[in-house]
Amino acid sequence: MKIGITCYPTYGGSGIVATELGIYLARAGHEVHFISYAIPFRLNRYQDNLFFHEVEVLDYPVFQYPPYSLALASKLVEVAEFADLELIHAHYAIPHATSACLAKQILERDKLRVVTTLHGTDITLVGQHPSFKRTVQFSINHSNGVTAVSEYLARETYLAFSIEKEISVIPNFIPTSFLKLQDKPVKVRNLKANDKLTICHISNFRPLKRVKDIVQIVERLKNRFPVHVLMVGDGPERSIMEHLVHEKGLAKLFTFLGKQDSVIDILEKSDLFLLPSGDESFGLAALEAMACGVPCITSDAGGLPEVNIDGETSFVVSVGQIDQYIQSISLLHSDEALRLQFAKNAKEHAFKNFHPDIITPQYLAFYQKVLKAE
Ligand code: GMT
Repeated sequence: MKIGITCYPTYGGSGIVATELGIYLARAGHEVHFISYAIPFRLNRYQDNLFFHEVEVLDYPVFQYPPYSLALASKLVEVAEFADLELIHAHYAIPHATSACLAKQILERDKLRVVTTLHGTDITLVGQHPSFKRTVQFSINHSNGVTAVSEYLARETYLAFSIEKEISVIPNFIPTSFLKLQDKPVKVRNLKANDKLTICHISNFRPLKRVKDIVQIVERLKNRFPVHVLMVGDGPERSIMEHLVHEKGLAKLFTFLGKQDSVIDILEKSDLFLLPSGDESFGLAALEAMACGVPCITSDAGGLPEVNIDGETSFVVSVGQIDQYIQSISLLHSDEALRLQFAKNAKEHAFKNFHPDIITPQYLAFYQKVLKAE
């Protein structure tokens, strides 16, 4: 198959999933062309069957903003033509699927199929900017096939838009670099009274990640036992949070590590992973922690309960319920046997249900179905 993939190239789950999928497809012998404004951050290497095409976003005289969606559509046309693409896989309805649908119209090639994967931000973005609604709807309805990364996201999309297409759920999967951990025995630390409980959080610090909840949680936890928080990533609320922890005299309890290419070492040093999001279609960062055998305390937002099974792989807490977070973390701090059981269950659940060998064939089968359809 000759496949074009367009995605966000920077840090974030959708870019990781798109890149990992492309690498798998290329390894399976398919020709894969990535098309984006920068090389996806995990694609930075040479591999047979794998190509990258940079979208050049030229300044358009008189306009204040460069027209990225048009530049992307033009690049998709160019690549589809010379590489004879059969299918473009767009990660996100806007702007990627919109550009892919436009490219298809420009090419007047009905045989070129567009598959769109919804990752979540489209829905929340529309919550913030209702003006995008018709464009998202158009892009979904004009795609030849649509997938969503969780049951929750598929349901939400049907509720928020007039969707004429069936949305197939293909969940996210464990990135390749974590696979080496599969046979590593799960261990948890024996925490003595003065040992610090190490909690990890990874996100892009957007307001919906609710990082300020972590400050409130730690402010109260510190009165029960010593705690240290590793904050990985960067984004709009990082400096707000750093100010807050200084103001509250908690600075020594937090380490801000910024954007990290590899998080395995950090996760392996952590006793728990905390994701208190107010909205989350899937939560790839939680899945990565689970693959490392680190129990996750997550909120019940969106698709998180599909990944973190409450009472089995760890605890799921109602969004914003600080008391519940404190109870759950304290219980896991004091009960080493439960922490070990959750760590084992989390890892088993991650590898059993979200292994790339299980999920990536679902994308291939989906492509084949879309290519066969009239
Ligand atoms: O969470 C973000 O803000 C980043 C965003 C992205 O573009 O990568 O993540 C979305 O896609 C991920 C991969 O499918 C999911 O794991 C995240 O849950 C989803 N984020 C939201 O729904 C807020």
